[in-house]
Amino acid sequence: MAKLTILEFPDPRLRKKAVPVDTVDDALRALIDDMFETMYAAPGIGLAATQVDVHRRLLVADVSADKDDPHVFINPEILEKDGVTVTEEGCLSVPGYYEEVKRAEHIRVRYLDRDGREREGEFEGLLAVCVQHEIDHLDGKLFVDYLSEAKRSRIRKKLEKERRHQAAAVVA
Ligand code: GNR
Ligand code: NI
Repeated sequence: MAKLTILEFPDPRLRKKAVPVDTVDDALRALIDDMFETMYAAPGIGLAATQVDVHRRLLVADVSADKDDPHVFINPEILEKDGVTVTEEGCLSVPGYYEEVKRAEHIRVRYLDRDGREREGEFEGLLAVCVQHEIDHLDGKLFVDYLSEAKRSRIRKKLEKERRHQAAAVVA
């Protein structure tokens, strides 16, 4: 098992569109395990492969309080959306910033599980929000894209400045 490095906004690799997974094999399951380890350590409630610089359509999530309800979605497709919900979202790739985002309240998703079996499920609440946030990552989209250009650029500038200070601290 290994903890992976999470890319941070405005890294251009977060804008790549992920391609479908073609085989669910042991190598993919090892990546899934590393993604869970990375997500739980962060800590976060979801992680898309894009965030760890793997541009394949795969995401993990666990929104439970006890961190004992892991979900894996391979090649997820949203078949139906229903209702509207507004959530204060955060993102491991945009650390320290939280903003309200409007999304569907209920979703119906088709996906492959970690054994490569086709599944369909209905999700609501925070898990539904999280799956939509992660599928956006697979399409190169971030929650800050739903904010005004002014807010997004303020966040980008602050993160870039913070990173310059971190880099300076390392060489000092
Ligand atoms: O940890 C996370 N929390 C969160 C809160 C509200 C809506 C979405 C999320 S996902 C985020 C982890 C992450 O960045 N996944 O891509
Ligand atoms: Ni995110």
